[in-house]
Amino acid sequence: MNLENYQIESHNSELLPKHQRKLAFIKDEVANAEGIVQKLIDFQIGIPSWALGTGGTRFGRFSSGGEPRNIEEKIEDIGLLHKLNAASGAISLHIPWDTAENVPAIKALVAQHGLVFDAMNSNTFQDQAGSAHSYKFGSLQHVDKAVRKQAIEHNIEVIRQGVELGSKALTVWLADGSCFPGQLNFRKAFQNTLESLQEIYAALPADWKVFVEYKAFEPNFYSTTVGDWGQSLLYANKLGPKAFTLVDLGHHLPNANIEQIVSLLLMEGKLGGFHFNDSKYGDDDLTAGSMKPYQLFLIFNELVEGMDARGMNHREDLAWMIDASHNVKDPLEDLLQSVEAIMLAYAQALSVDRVALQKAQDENDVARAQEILQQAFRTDLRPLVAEARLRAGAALAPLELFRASNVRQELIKSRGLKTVATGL
Ligand code: AOS
Ligand code: ZN
Ligand code: ZN
Ligand code: ZN
Repeated sequence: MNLENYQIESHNSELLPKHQRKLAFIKDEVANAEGIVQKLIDFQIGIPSWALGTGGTRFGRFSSGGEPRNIEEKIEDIGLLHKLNAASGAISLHIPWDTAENVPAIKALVAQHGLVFDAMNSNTFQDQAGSAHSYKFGSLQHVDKAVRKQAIEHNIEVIRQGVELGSKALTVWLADGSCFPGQLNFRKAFQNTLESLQEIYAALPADWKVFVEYKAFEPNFYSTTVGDWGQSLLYANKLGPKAFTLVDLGHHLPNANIEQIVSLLLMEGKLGGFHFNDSKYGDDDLTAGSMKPYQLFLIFNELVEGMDARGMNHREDLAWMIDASHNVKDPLEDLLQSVEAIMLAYAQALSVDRVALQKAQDENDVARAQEILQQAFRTDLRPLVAEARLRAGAALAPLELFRASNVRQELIKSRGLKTVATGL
């Protein structure tokens, strides 16, 4: 399925007069509109290979049809997203689900779609066919050294595949933990995990990073060995300068102040990556901004403030990625919505009057500080996001164009109605 340039052009020219009216209005309202548009043009986010198919739950899976059947088709789907919004320029692979048989061909396909490889993900939360040991009771934490060794070697193999492809980072998310009190010794589980991570760290090329993702619970329901940002930061600090914490928004206990976590990790130079999504209850992996858009804005407010303070650029210094799972929506439509929500939150954060905010903070003017943030959040900056896309040659309204050009119907025609993507 290829979306042609003329389709984007005719879509844009139809929407242009209305867009220009809205843009003129907002340019009058917002002081640094042009600067925000430039930042939005530079913005890129990684799309995970596992978010392109229907995820399902442990109760079932209802395919939407036309899902990618292999790594090539996953790359094509992300290429399509990127063509529509010019902001989905990276792909994050999961090994062994996405192991490439023909590396040069995969690299060429990725380049052809204008994409780059984001962090590689290892998988020690499932037993793979033919493996000698089971991860039922953990991987890097396991009481049996042979199991730890198998998991370490898998991670080193993921690094090797990533080097071939041109990735620069490894994300380690562990399901390790325990389901019942007494099942494991917390300290020993931590120490085993640390030693295992140290071996993986030693195999990292000089220009690589490793991201240690934390998660409060699930699939283990009593303890998780990398359970929160404190534990992740302990590992990252003990490992060394190439190790960082990865924040997945859905991996916190209810009501956690994620924006404060982000601020302090940035301060410590230990924030490495992000899995954006949204949730109501737990690791729901719903569309970013669908439940708590104000929280998403507050997180971006800290990202913008903290990155500016450290002179950081998100494309070089932070791996911004989506981590999502789709049960009822078309995965591609959902990803377009997520990217839109993330860009909007970023734009709003960029529009915050930082000088006025600092003054209000210094004067303990609490009401004023709140007004400044909410002024930015409640101003509709969608025309700036659309303008960034227009200038980058993408669609003014990606979701509308996706539907109008019958992308899903075409994918179903070419791939079939009942397709199962490798992975979750
Ligand atoms: C799991 O909960 C984590 O969010 C992982 O980052 C990710 O979803 C997983 O690796 C994909 O299976
Ligand atoms: Zn995640
Ligand atoms: Zn999640
Ligand atoms: Zn998760």
